[in-house]
Amino acid sequence: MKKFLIIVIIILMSLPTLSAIAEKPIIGVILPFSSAFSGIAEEQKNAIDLVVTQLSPTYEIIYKDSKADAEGGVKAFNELMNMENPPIAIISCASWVAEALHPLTAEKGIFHIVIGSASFNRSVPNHTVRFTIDAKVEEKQLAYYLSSFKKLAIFNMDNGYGNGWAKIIKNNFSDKVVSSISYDPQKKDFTEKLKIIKENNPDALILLSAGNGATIAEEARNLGIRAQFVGTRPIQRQELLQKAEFTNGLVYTYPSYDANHPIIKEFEKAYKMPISVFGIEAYDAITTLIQALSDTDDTPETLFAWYASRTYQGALGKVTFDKVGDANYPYLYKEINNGEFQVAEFQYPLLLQKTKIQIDNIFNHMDETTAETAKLLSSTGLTSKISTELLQKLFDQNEYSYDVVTIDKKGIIVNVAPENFKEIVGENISSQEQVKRIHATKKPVVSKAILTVEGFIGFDLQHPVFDTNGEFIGSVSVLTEPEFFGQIISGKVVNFPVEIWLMQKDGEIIYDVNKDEIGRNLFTDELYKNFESLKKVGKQMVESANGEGEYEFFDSSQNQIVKKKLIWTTIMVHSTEFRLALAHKI
Ligand code: COI
Ligand code: CYT
Repeated sequence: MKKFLIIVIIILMSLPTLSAIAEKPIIGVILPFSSAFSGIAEEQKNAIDLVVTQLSPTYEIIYKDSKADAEGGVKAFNELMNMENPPIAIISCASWVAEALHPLTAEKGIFHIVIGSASFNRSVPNHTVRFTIDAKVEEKQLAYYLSSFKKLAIFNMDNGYGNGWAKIIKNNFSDKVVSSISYDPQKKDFTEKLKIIKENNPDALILLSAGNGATIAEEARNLGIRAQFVGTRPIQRQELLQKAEFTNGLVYTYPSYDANHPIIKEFEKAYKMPISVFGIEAYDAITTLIQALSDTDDTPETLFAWYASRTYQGALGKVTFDKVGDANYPYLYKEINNGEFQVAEFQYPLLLQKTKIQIDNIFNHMDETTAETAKLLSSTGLTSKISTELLQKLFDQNEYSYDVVTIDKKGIIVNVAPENFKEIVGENISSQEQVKRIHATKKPVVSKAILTVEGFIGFDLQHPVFDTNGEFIGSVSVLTEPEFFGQIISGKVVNFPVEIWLMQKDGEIIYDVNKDEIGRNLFTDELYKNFESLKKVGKQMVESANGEGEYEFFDSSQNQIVKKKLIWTTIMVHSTEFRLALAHKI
């Protein structure tokens, strides 16, 4: 009995220490400390340390060195797992380490966050959360710029990041890539390989590089390579500014992040160096993880569920995780200009122009096919069976058409395609402004935004139909919805932090991402009442076909008033003008 009591006392005495250990769970952080990426690893560690000092969480961080490759990452992971008290979560950096650790952490049931990992594929669902935008998404943006060159050369680090990226570019630009060479990022002399690139005489050289980009740029220029340098996220390292005479003019894709986030100044103050997106990702990863650990029971399942589909506001800006566990946030173009990393101004007119061209092309195609149909209707009339087939054909030729009708010279809809809209046959639309115009001029017209008999605000393109004697008998019409603009615009804006909206010359907003604004008038609607700078720019838009300005209005999430820069151009179809405007926060 006495013995038993002693044992109980010993157990009771050891409980506080046991629970103290259990209360300080470990987060393992695996970074490429001894490698060509040491600067990146140090920066990530510094960002995490800053958070830990600020929040003093009840978690302990243990750092491990993955060195330069996947094997190094696996070794570091095994060391963490062999500890008496293994980590409850792992944060790892670099695509090649993410790829290697993802199945291992899943197998061991340890929650995994990856940072600095753009080329990464999951084999186990609902396990790994990633803060880096996938290379495939970034490439869609880079491709806008790359498409303006004829001959592309790729020079990439020989690792999961560089090889993954090179493959995507070669897939998308198979006809343009004249040379694709990988290099060992641990080396310092790239001249022999660059000589091969020089022989292929590219007009753009894509560097899938980190800090090495500086030496590569210098060696390339010294060899006489004059190609435009193009890069991706990891290339923005301080080394490049030390060799600005060779790197000036480099254009690359980069997260837009929140330049006003306090961590940016705090980091600079604490470490006397600027933070890059590597540190910013690390900062967001650790701050969210600490929150997630305190909100959940710390199992990999609940931690993953905490992140999946969540939106948070961090140093990366507004971040939304998808169901798979990937973060989403905007990227833009940056460039090295006068020895500084800057947001590239060229992207705004580029995006506006690309959007305009696509809308123009679609309207032109709609216009040409409608003109052809109008000619054919001349002998078939507006209501015959063959005319219905012609309407159906016109509908099929125009992806963005809502429906296609013929209208007689009294203004009555007399035929329609597709068939499911047949209840609108018989509707009198003679009071619509474009119907009045076409009856008066007998020339093709495009309506302003009109309330259609279909029940929505739409745009109507009409061509006159004359019978075989040249007598005006009515018109043929293709109707589109404002969402037509939305589809084109969202396809062009993709992941850039810009908004594109359309205004009619009378001030009516005919397209905006915020659907609630469509149909409102900039000059008269209550919503715009207190936004004088916006109305002023709106007046200038009415007067000139192209221009630029600044205004204040809500940001795209509608909860904050921000200052924006605006450029605009004009879409003109048959003398109807739509102002196409691109705005971005400043
Ligand atoms: C990536 O793999 O996406 C990286 O940015 C890795 C970095 C160490 C170059
Ligand atoms: N609907 C249509 N006006 C309408 O209201 N399809 C063409 C013109």
